[in-house]
Amino acid sequence: AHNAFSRLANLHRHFNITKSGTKGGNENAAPGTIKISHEVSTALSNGKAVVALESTIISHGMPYPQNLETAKELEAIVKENGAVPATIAILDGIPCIGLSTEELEMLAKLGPKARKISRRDIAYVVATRSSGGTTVSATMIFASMVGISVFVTGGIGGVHKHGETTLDISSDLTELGKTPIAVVSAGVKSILDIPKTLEYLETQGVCVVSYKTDDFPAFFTEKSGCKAPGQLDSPEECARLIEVNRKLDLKSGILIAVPIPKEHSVSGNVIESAIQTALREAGEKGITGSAETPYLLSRVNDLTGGASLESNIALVKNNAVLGAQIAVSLAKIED
Ligand code: PSU
Ligand code: MN
Repeated sequence: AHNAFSRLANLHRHFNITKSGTKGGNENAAPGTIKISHEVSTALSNGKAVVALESTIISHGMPYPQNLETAKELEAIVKENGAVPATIAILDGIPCIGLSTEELEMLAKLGPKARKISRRDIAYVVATRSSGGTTVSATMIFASMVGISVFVTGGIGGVHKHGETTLDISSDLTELGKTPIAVVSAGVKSILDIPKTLEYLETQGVCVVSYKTDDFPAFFTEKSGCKAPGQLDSPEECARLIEVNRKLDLKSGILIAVPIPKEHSVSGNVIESAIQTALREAGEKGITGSAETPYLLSRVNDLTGGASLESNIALVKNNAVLGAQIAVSLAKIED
């Protein structure tokens, strides 16, 4: 508790933190202002369990209205499991930690009209007072700034196929190398090059563990065929890993890869053929860079008749349960 409190106090010295409750009105905020919701700042001050949630999954990862429903359900699941959810986004140029229902709705309705904000975009979006969903990399940055250690998402970005020539390697991977946050995800999609992604995570010094398996999961399917470097079997073990990483001050992140529950996994053949088609189309249309992942996600969803979206929703919820349990366990250790 002391640790969380001192980090928050430190933050107040460096940033102009406003407690939320203000509707609009962000136009007049001083540069460097970060808004933390009352619920989240109270939890942080009291050393309570907090789980960060990203928002690109809302703006670019899922269509409306499933994006909004899922965002609300994820927050509810985190609460049911004893932690406080902190969905993170940038709204009118203000990084917001903990969104109101209206703010979630606004972002969900904006969809891909909102910006997709990774590390490189943060300063620009704040300076131009724009709004957008934060990717894994940007969400990690803000979570770390306010002292949140556990972050739940669906899938992280990775090394794209042919990444060795296009250099399209998600900034999620470099962020994991330098920001001490534990990211709970269902592994990496096979729209990406999974073996190269694992190699790159090793280069970045990221601690990777799979949950209750030694296979690294492939998002829609339980196994990628690649071995994970480590395996942990309980929330307590995951919390201990996070605590050790912090005590040793390694400064790097942790990836906890949770296989999709069997009953929700998509048949490997169905998903692979949809992915191949989507990748070919993206190539033909010249869709690259930050537009590629959202395009592939939405095409794979169309091509599987919505099956991939259903799986996607089920796996993020599953991750939220574990993430909350880990955060609760971690709060006990830190007490
Ligand atoms: N994978 C998903 N859903 C998502 C994303 C990835 O299944 O919504 C989003 C996440 O926000 C992730 C980002 O951080 O895409 C990675 O984008 P890129 O590949 O452009 O780095
Ligand atoms: Mn990219």
